[in-house]
Amino acid sequence: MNDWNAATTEAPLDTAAYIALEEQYGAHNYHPLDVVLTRGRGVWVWDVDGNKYLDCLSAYSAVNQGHCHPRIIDALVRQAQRLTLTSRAFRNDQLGLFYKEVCELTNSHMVLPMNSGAEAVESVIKAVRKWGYRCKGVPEGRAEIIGFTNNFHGRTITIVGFSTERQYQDGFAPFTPGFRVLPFGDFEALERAVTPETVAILAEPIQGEGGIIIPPAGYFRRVRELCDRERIVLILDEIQTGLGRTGKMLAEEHEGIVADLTLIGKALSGGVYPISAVLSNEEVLGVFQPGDHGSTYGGNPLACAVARTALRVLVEEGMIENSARLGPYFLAGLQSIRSPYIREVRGRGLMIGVELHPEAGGARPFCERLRARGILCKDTHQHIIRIAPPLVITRDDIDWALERIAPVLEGRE
Ligand code: IF1
Repeated sequence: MNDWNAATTEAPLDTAAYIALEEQYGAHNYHPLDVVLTRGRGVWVWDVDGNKYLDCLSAYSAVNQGHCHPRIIDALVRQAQRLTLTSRAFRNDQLGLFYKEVCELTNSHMVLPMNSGAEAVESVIKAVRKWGYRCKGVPEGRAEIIGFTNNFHGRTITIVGFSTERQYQDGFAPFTPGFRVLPFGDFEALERAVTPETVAILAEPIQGEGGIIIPPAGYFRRVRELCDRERIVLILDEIQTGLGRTGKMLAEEHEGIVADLTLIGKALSGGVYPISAVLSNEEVLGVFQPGDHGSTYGGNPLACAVARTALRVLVEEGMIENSARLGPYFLAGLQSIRSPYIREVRGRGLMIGVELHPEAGGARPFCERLRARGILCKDTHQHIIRIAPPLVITRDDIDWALERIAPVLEGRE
């Protein structure tokens, strides 16, 4: 075994050596680009060979505030030296302030703090089922939740059980009952499917992993009216679309609606510490009684201190407005690229997808070529390149990126 007391500043390895370690010791549940990152600041990250990249993934929209935002790091360090975890058996001086501040920013009444996005999703499934039985009068055990094709809400057995991505289910059966999956954006199909046992509809305002899928204008307004009419809880998963990504604090604002339950995570900590939350009106989350639900780390003071500062910098430094202003600029720049490979460029704010024709041979090779030119992107659903830089990006950064993206997409690289 290693001498763990040895100096922690061991000689750095090179890219190949770091990759070899991951390949030898790590489960192979990802196929990452062969870039080994060692430092990040703002929109920029550096690999172990000193190469600089513009991050166009933002850790799947967890780093909206930019890598290692000084104020968020300072909050982490200061709280880490005071108190990190108490369990919820006792109270702490960060939780109530986090509750108040996140509710004020999102016009919510009640918060359930968790750690990962999937935990927030699992928590909301428990809440709406219990609300269905205790408040709506659905017979015990009969609650049904409606989800949508191409959804992504996390990787637990219950969540992948209503995924339409076969790989996410392959080999993991049996799954949790009580879910129905309908075509996303098809209001008539949804209206036909609801029953007296439907307790909730769970949707992403824009489907991220599904490929930056924006539903038809007015769809969610009709879903909202249906939920009001049929006493169904509308849950919006804003774990990826929320906190400024689409140019609003919450993407639901583009639809002119208010969800009954809203899920946030990822950028809630600016990529510094795992924290997620279920935001609610009082009726639904109010069904939880002491002992019904919990988590060792849920609502810990370190997560809350980090989240309070992550939310503050998002607002005080105009990041949401920046997303609203520069998202369309980036989108227009990408749409002006003349390429035989591009089928469609779509997005809202700084949540953009470049969909390629299948004949282009898949988005991954384009991401490899973009990496060679200093741009880090991720493909999704084989043919789509996601473009989601931190919300602190500048017009000059976008121009720099477009100068490098255009030749790759035009096939000149
Ligand atoms: C992976 C995808 C993105 C999410 C939405 C809940 C969660 C996520 C809308 C769960 C998480 C992450 C998970 C990560 C890659 C990434 C992802 F490609 F998988 F689908 F962003 F699009 N709701 N998305 O996007 O949150 O439990 O991860 O904190 O699993 O590979 P989590």
